[in-house]
Amino acid sequence: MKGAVLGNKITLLWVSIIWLLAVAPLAVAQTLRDPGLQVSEVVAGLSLPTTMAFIGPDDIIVLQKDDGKVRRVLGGGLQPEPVLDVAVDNASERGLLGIAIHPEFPATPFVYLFYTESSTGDDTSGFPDPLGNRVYRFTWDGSALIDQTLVLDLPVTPGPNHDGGIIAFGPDGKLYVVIGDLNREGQLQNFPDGPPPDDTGVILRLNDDGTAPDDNPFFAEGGNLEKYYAYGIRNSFGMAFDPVTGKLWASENGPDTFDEINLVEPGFNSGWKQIMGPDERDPQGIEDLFHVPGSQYSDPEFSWFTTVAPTGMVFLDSTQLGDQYENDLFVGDFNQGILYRFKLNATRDGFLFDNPDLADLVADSEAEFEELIFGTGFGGITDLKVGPDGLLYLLSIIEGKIFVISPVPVQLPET
Ligand SMILES: [Ca+2]
Ligand SMILES: [Ca+2]
Ligand SMILES: [Ca+2]
Repeated sequence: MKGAVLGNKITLLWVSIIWLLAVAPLAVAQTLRDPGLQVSEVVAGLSLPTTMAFIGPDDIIVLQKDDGKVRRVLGGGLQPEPVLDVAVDNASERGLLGIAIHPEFPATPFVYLFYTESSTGDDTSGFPDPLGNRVYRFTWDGSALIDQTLVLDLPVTPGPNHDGGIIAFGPDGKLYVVIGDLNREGQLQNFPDGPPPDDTGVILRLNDDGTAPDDNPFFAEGGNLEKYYAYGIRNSFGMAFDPVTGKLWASENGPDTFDEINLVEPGFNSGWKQIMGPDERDPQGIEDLFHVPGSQYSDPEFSWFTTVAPTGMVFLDSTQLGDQYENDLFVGDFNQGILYRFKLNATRDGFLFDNPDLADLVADSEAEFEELIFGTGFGGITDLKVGPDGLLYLLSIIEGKIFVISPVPVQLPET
């Protein structure tokens, strides 16, 4: 009896130690290549944060993937109580995934959330099947999100991965929503004889009430197609609008090769599941793709040959980090916690690279993407945002932290 109790205590101790080893953040320093810039921690203690949005200066809303809690970071302090707690299914890549603030906020105090909604009213993890991947509109009342209204109901099975989940308003005032292929093989995955369009592997473009704008690229096709802006997308955790051209860019996640960054024109077909990466690396060509009238296939503007799992992306529409970075594209990755910087060309439809081995727009090795590394050690980046202060904010799902990149303060000489 005594031995059994002791045995249990030892077992518990070992469980605790193993748990600590498993979850204790490694002391990885965040580093930046530019010695004129520095990294600071804004807040810690978040649980698996996926995305964030500013609702004011020093006022950030952050989503937690697995418990469906919407947290508020006010003046650098994590508020103890969530501003909302929704019932999510959190299996694999499911959970509380995306946030968008209405472009007229706060006059129009709408906040949109994308999450995998559980079917029990409590948080679940794969069973029973969730209700769907859904976008809801809420009203911000100054301290909480209230008045839940369904805007978009998307599929969730089989998944459980490739749920996408990033949502964002464009400069056109439309709501863009990305969902991955959920491991389906239909026409939207470029199987012409497969099941018809089923709201997977697409970027949707919607009015702020969830209806389809009549200037969408496939609006004349009717049915589900009228909501789509792009298709043939495997999965994505990043969308950003160029502040100069207004055009949409998105990151896309390859299976084990060819992560992509794409300029997403209206009617874009990214090629999955027939092509990942540039067409010239694909033996089949583009003849076997599913062609919706008004669609066009185009190659990625950049690919990592070996996948890094790119996630959040943002254009730095600010000179606060120096004029040389204004309107450059920043992209985070999940696998290594690397922050990448891409310089755009004069026509802003591609990137400028120094290494001649990048002339093929594919980083075939780490040496080839070396010049793109802006910072390291961020431990699984999930989101990037430019704050109202013009600084660059990073969200780390592994560290459970928000970081900010700012100029190193100028040291005045002592007199
Ligand atoms: Ca919850
Ligand atoms: Ca593609
Ligand atoms: Ca190359």
